[in-house]
Order: sequence, then structure tokens, then C-alpha cells
Amino acid sequence: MTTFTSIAARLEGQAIELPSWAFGNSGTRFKVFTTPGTPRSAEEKIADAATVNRLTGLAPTVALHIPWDQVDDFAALGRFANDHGVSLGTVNSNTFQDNDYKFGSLTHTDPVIRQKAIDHHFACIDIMNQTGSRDLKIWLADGTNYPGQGDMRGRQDRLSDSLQQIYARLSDEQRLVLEYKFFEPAFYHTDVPDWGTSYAQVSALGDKAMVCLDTGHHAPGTNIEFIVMQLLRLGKLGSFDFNSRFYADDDLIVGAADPFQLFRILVEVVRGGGYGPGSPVAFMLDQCHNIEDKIPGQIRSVLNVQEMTARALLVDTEALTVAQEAGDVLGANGILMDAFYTDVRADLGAWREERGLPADPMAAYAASGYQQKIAEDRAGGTQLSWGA
Ligand code: AOS
Ligand code: ZN
Ligand code: ZN
Repeated sequence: MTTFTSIAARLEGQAIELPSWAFGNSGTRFKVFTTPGTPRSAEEKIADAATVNRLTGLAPTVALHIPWDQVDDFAALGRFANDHGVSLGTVNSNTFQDNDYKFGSLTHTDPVIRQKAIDHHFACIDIMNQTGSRDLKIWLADGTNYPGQGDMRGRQDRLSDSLQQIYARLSDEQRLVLEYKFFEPAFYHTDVPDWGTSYAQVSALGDKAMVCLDTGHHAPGTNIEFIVMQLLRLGKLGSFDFNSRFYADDDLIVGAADPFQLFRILVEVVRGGGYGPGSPVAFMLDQCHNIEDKIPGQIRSVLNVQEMTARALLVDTEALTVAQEAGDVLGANGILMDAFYTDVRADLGAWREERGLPADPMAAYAASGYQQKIAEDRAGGTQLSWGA
């Protein structure tokens, strides 16, 4: 029997990076709704992220997106973050919002446009040098819409060359994580559609290049925990973009659509050494809050990850191994399900209080008056949106 008391210490130090863009307005191609108090600057996004961390103790870093978070002085932005009790984390590049990239970026046939995309990543690395960030995250919108539109092999070769040039700029302390996605905005093929392609590309680069797994970037029904297992086995799982989805890349609150899937993923993370001190796996959120308030949306998200991590740690691994090796199908399944069905919320509330955190961070946020204050204070100016 594994009890909450026996796993409590392992919850210490859990860190889930927040995406700066989660605090801006977002929506679909049909409508972007605005919310009172939405940040008008990178600093205001960081202040909101710091609020999530203050109430949960789970989110010590904020991911930047360039150029959405472009500022004159990134070192000063880093100090601003530190003053608010957080630090700047992963730098996300953007080669999907410029007209030049209509037919590709790091894969483009035109050497001038491809160089522009490479240079953008060099600029991101310069920013990382100022912020002290470890990870450069690359997600590409590159792909085609129609069979025959592009030479998939040539595009893969150019991607490889572009990534090599970017990789060569990294310091020994920095990493490149390459995210895959099987569709959207390209609909026939994308140039990094799956973990295998990302794995092949980053393996050719070297030890500092890893795969980023976004939980919303797979075909429905994909066994994501198998991919987690395999990448950990191969030593190439660098980071997660956590979110949840019902249909496509919905970017909903992690654990909202399918808590059991989140549990299964975290079981494999723990099993494969992807959790705890020294693990190379960075936990990040990649979400948008289109209709719900953004700060409590992020609080709920990190709490969901924490809760499911606790349940994953509760799996009685010794008993599970015995059942597996004995061919006890239902026994083994039952051991896993016992952990999944364990309600850890009261124990986690007490665990937080012991650490000077509110037992219920959602309630604490609602009672804090922060939402009303930002709604009043942030009158005037232009609210930021995903993509701005
Ligand atoms: C896009 O679908 C990817 O999930 C990206 O990681 C991310 O959402 C985008 O770069 C916005 O930051
Ligand atoms: Zn993502
Ligand atoms: Zn996505």
C-alpha cells in the first residue's frame, strides 16, 4: 500500500512553467472575447503569472514568446520577474505570423526567407542569454495543404540544415526542444508531424536537442503515454506542453477533458524517471483561456497536474510488478485504477497549509480581490491577445 504520507516529500519542488500567452486574450477564428484586467504588457503578464505561483507554489517560471513578449531590455524583464518571485523560462520562437512564411520558414525553398527564420532563432538565443533561459522551443507551422505542393524530402533536408545552424549557436547550458504537431495550420502534411520525426531531427543534432510533447498534438485515440515511455526510454523527452482537448488542438485546461489520460501520462513520466530532481523533463502549460478567467484558469491547471502527479506517485509499483509478472491482468489493472481513483484533494490541501500556502488556491484567489483590482487598474491601453 502506498499512502499519501509516503509520497508527500516527492511533491516538493514540482515546477510547471506558465505560458505568457495564456494571460492574454485568445479565441477562435470566429471571435476573440476580451476580459477586464487582461494584461497590456509583458510585465503585466508576468505579474499575473507570479500570482499563480504565489498561491500554488507550483509555477516558478514563465515562458516567453518572441515577438509577442518583445521588450527593449530582457535583462530588466528578468529582474522584474525576480522581484515578483518568478523567473523567465523557455523562449518560444515564432515563424508563423509573417507574410514571408506563407510557404514555410526553416524549410523554405527561398534561401533568403529560410535565413530570416534562422536569424529569428539566433535572436531568440540572444534573448535567452540575457534572461538566463535554458530552453529554446521550436514549433513550426511549416507544411503543405495539397499533395504535390511541396517536395517533402527536400523540406526535411532543409529543416535539418536549419536546425543544425540554430543548434550550433546554443551554449553548453542551453537546449533546443522541437515540438511536433500532425496538422494545423497545414492540413495535408506538416514538416514535424510526429514524435518520430522530431526524434530523428533532434537525434541528428546532439545531446542538447530534445523532443517537446504537446498533449493536444496527436490524432484522436493516440496512446500518448506510450510515446512518453518511448521518449524517456530513448533519453529524448525534453518537455511537455500540457493542455487538454476534445477534438483538435483545443488548448483547454490540462486534465479537464480527460483526467485519466493525464494520470496515465504522469504514471509513465514517473516510471521513466521524468519526474523529480535531476529530471531533464520540463513541465509547461500551453493553453488558452477563451471564455474563462485566465488567472484562475492557470491555477486550476497547475493544481490538476499536481493532483494527478500525486495519484501517479500513489501507484503501488511493487505490487504492480508482481501482478504484471504473474500474468494477473485484472489485478494489475486494479492496482493502477486504485491509485487513479484515490481522492488526494484533502491531503493536498493539508500539504499546502503545512508549507504556508492556501489549502484551496482557487478560493484564495477568488477572495484575494486581485481580479477586481486588475480590472480597475488596467483601464486604458490595449489588452494583449494571443498573437500580439
Ligand atoms: C502550436 O500549436 C503549438 O502548440 C505551440 O506550442 C504554441 O501553441 C504556439 O507557439 C503559441 O505559443
Ligand atoms: Zn504547444
Ligand atoms: Zn498547439
